[in-house]
Amino acid sequence: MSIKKSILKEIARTYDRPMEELDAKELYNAVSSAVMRKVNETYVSCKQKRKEQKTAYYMSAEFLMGRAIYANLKNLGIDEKVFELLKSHGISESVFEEIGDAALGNGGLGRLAACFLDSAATLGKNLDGYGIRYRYGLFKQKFENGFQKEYADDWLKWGDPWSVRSERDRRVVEYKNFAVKAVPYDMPIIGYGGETVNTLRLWQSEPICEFDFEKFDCGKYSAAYADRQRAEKISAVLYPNDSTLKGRKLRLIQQYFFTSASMQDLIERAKSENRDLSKAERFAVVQLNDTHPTLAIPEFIRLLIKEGFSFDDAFDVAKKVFAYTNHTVMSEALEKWETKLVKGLIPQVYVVLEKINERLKSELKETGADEKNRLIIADGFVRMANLACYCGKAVNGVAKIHTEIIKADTLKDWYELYPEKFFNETNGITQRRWLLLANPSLADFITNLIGDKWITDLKELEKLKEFLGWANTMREFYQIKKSNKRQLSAYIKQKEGIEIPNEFMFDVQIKRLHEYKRQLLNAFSIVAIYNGIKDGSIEDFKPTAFIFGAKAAPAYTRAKAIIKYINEIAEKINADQSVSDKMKVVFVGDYNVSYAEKIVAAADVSEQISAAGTEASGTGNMKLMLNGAVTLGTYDGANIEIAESAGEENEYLFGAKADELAAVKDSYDPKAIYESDPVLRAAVDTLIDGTFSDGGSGMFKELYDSLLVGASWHRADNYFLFKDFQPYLKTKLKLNSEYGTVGFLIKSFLNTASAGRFSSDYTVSGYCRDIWEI
Ligand code: 26Q
Repeated sequence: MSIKKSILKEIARTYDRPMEELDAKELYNAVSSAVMRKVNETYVSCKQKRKEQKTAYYMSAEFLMGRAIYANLKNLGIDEKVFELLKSHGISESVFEEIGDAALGNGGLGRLAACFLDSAATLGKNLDGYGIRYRYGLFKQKFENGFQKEYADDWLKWGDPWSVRSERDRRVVEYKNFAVKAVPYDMPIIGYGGETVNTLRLWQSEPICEFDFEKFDCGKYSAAYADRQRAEKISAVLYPNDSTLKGRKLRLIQQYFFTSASMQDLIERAKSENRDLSKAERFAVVQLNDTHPTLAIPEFIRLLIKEGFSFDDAFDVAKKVFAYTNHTVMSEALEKWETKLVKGLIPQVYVVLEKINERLKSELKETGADEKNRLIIADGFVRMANLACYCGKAVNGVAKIHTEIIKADTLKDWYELYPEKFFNETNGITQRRWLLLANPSLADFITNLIGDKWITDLKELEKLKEFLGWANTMREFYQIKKSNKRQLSAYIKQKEGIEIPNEFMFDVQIKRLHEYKRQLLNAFSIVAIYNGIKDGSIEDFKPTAFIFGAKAAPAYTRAKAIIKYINEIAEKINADQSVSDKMKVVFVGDYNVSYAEKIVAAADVSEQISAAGTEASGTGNMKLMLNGAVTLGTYDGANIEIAESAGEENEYLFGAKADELAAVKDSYDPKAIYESDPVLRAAVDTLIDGTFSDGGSGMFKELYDSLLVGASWHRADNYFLFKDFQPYLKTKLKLNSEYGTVGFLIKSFLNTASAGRFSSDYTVSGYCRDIWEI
């Protein structure tokens, strides 16, 4: 049946009204259900094929999927037909923009998982995801008087037409004093072209009672309600931190919940398919997205022991099945859990951890290697990265510099022991979402020039270089950016109430709010430019809109202070008539995947200004590059590979390199820099001189002190804002002076043309080749 007919039938089946009378949510559910029906046949046959093949499982506490509908229609090649149908009923294709994102992740790590799923399905590789079906995703952000306020993300209010609940595959997850049911919800992951459909399986926690009354003895009616609450709490909410905070018990409960359910699932499936578990590496490989799912290792071993394996045999199997990706350079951010907590919650797993630790000890003794940094259980903690490095077959970093840093520093004790386990797999992004969908006019422009092979082979973009300097082509490229800017302006006007002329340069910094990412450095540079324009020391500044998008972890006070500070700057500058033709500052609210899609298409400048050696990779940098933004950034993460690819002369890199910062860190004196630089000083002093108000909270003074005095847990200006300030400002002004020239336009064009290697298709191929062997 044609998709149009199928949608109409779906509507007739479900509603008593014609299409034009449905609201967005109803329409969304009808169209999605029709698509699900269409996909089903392929889905079933893909699952069938799996039974003779090897599958990789991507285990992650986060999958930041964003909006599914447009991507699925596009990947199936039915978007045009569906939009035609809508139009014939007087409905705009933008009707689904009302539908909220599936924001089951915080930032880079979660979005990477989503890009990988798209790439693997497109490549026809067997990659399934395992995670948690959070009832509430990442909080919604609002600004109240410039302060971030968080609200619950009730994403299921739109319905969940893309998931299929599979009661049949439910599992029981046992903790010391209670047990819960894990029910999988399967989301089809549709590859481009629609030939391969993989699965994202997300577990939901529920009370056990209803289905296994006797065994778990929960017939006691009075206790049933408390039971339900305790169970449902487990998958209720995504932790909104994107760096380690103190280990919270519920977080550990969540980690065991989904890893146990997933490992049971894997083993049960293997048994039902008559696979030989002692050779599990022949049919399964499990990629751990950071250490969050690392309990999967002892759980897998525990389950094999239950199947009759000896500990040593089970361990040997595990060693060939698991691989670990590290996403953090800072060793103090490595996950560890109090021994007491683990023992008290999951004693059956703790026993296995102790055995692993004993085996590690005797191996270290044999080789004469030091125990100190390598033990899995030590000083009252279970160290998850050590568990992952010891028991896995591979460890990888996510950009060249990051892999070098983990080998030399973060995980050096493991690199010393097992150099052959270490790989680099530079991150990537899916061009289907981040170009084809996010920037349809640029996508069409590219296809007209070089054909559409880039959609599944992004290095084809290199062919654009032939057109470099062709006046008409360059003009068209420029016009596309301009029209995207017009669209973003209108959207920002509607959402934030701020008007940005579209002739302005769009300078964007979009990412989680973190001190190491240095949004505050960007803020200081904006204040300095504002001051410079006012006092005449900066002339001929090309009109610029400084656009920020970021969420701060709710308990991260300093990050929230930075948001308030930038909102104060925005208010002052936007209200100042004397600079209104030169600058605008906007902090967009509730930045998420869907907002990012609009911003990347319109950006001229990509701010990637983390302190060198702190950002593992970054992936926003790739999205912006692909859409023709030049990078204003440091020698950090994937910025280095971006510059390598486009040519350093086509980016604006500045500042101290990682080794330089490491070398000066003990003698670093930010106060001396501050005192000798009046431009910097004037900017920094706005934190304390009454220019801006923090509402009497004292948070601006605290920020000021963090830079000049330090605190018990860190030295002053921990992320070297002052050291990089002048190089940054100089480079920013140089960029500004070049904006609008043919030279700049060519840089922009070359960024798009050189972004090919950052497709997550190649990253996934790299994992397949080096680690997964699928
Ligand atoms: C850990 C324990 C308790 C609570 C929360 C967490 C937690 C949650 C999320 C720790 C870290 C994260 C997310 C980290 C993350 O997003 N890292 C980013 O990963 C990207 C993909 O590799 C990189 O591009 C970024 O450089 C890196 O910062």
